[in-house]
Amino acid sequence: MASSADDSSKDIIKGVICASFDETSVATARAWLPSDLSRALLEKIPELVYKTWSSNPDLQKRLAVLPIPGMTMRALAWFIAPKNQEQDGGAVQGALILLFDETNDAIFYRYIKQFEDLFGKHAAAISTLLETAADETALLEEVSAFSGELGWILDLLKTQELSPDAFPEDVELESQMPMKCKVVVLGDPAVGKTSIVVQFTEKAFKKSYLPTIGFNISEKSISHDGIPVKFMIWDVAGIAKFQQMRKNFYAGAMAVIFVFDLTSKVSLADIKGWYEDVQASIGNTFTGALLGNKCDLVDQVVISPEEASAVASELNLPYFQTSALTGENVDAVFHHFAQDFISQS
Ligand code: G3D
Ligand code: MG
Repeated sequence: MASSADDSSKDIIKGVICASFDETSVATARAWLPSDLSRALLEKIPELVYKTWSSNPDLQKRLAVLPIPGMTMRALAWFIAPKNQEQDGGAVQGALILLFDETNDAIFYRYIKQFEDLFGKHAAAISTLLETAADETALLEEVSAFSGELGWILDLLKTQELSPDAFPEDVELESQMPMKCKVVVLGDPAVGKTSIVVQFTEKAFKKSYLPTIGFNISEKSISHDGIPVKFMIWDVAGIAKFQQMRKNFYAGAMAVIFVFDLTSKVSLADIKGWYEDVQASIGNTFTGALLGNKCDLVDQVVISPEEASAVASELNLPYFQTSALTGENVDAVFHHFAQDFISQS
């Protein structure tokens, strides 16, 4: 247990809990790691998960990230459905829950698909154990196997993330690694931010929708002049949450897309405020672009190219007229960023 690999995954995983819910809605922790996980957590977390699922049944369908009020931890929770959904009389339902420190949340958002597979596999085994009323030792063995595999995956992902820096002299490896770029998309509500992201990513699409967090993160790789560039695109999923989460949202952004709606004067006037908000958070470390979206709505456009260009040049941003509907100029924005990164690197 003394290897550095164990230490690193231990830092990230704060605990694993297997819980069951009975017909009277009582949520009970049945098996957990580490064995000295606090009583308070063992009582609070299963109940919190149960309550969240009862009020948001949609969250039962996927691996959900749940904030834990008053703590710097988050829970990643997977619903254990009764094997036999139809005859649910007396059926036991449960949860497989991972607790992690919120400072490490990016890794879970980025690789949520890999974690879903792992949760799914162990949840199926736990479901059988719950239904056959297996004893706590058997449950603990399964939790332990889950925790071990989780640690192994986290270490593997960490190695992957670090490898370009770890082996800078390995030119061949480097050349196969796509350049990675975090892009954030900003602008007033309803200007078309999500539509632009969907238009760009749809064909090669790996999307994690994180309703409880307030972000959508999509990934897409493109080839620019034969050089692969991978974009991780962060889009806001809810204004209220965004106010609390904006620091995480902006952190590490290499490119920022500022979107306004060509049919709304206010949305252009607000661009400066968005620009200053990013600047206050990450300074001038990003490259940006201004997008006047919905150019297909020709009859409703109220902003002239001159007005838009004036704002663009004041903020020193290139200006693109786009339509998320027709796709006009959407790819061009990302190729512009790719060109920028390639020429800087
Ligand atoms: P947001 O993510 O910035 O809040 P959305 O904006 O992408 O949700 O888009 C808001 C509305 O504008 C949506 O309409 C969407 O279909 C529409 N829209 C987005 N981009 C374009 C565009 O380029 N052209 C046109 N014609 N419409 C666009 P609804 O009706 O679904 O609310
Ligand atoms: Mg949106």
